[in-house]
Amino acid sequence: MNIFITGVTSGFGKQIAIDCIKNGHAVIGTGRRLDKLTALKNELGERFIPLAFDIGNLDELNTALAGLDKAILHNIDVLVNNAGLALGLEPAHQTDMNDWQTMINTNTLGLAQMTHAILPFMVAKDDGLIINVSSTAGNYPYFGANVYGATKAFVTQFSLNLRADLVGKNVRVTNLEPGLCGGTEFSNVRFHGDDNKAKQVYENVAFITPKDISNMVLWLISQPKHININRLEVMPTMQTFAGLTVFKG
Ligand code: 8X3
Repeated sequence: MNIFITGVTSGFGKQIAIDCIKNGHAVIGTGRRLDKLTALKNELGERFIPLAFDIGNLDELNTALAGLDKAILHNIDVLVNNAGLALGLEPAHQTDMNDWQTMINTNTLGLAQMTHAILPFMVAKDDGLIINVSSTAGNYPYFGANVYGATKAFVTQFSLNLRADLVGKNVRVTNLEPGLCGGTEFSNVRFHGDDNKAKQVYENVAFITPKDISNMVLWLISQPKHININRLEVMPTMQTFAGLTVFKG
């Protein structure tokens, strides 16, 4: 299969790219960091096509896709909209508007634009699968999730709405909703490089790993074409729901 994965320079995206190549697929992988993409290209070989651009920058995205061989662009079997990030865990009134903007650009606009660019070709060949990486943060509010959680709620509802629009077509959409995942740069990015704070998030918890997520993606793409997994919400066993908060002043 031809699998297009956004955000392959680290975390889930990197692991998914590696495992898809191992399983005999071809991968087009995007990322901002050219050095990491080049290293991945050297590791994964000719079935890996790197595309360097910032998914939060729509001009860069469109230029990169326009430069891609049409035969490739028109024949994508699976689009994994993985690129995304969280910035900050402060209450809304103490956040940086630039962080909000970056999350909105990357997690929602970039994802929508990628889908908009590739979906028509899937519809034209009446075949395809889009896997949108959302989050439990899109389902349940928590302290400091403000815009991050809202962008993931967008992703989840977008996935469901795509399903509605694709009625009668053999184009499938899955919304993947992971909870606490470690072994990625997620928390270092969220805490703007504060490794100590990031480490504390994962202390004494058996968290979900990129390998777990990659296994789920491989399982999703191996489903028969008459099956659509609408949503796949997953948490570590040791993570569960918080109660409602009552402040007693
Ligand atoms: C990542 C999951 O729990 O850190 O989207 O919000 S969480």
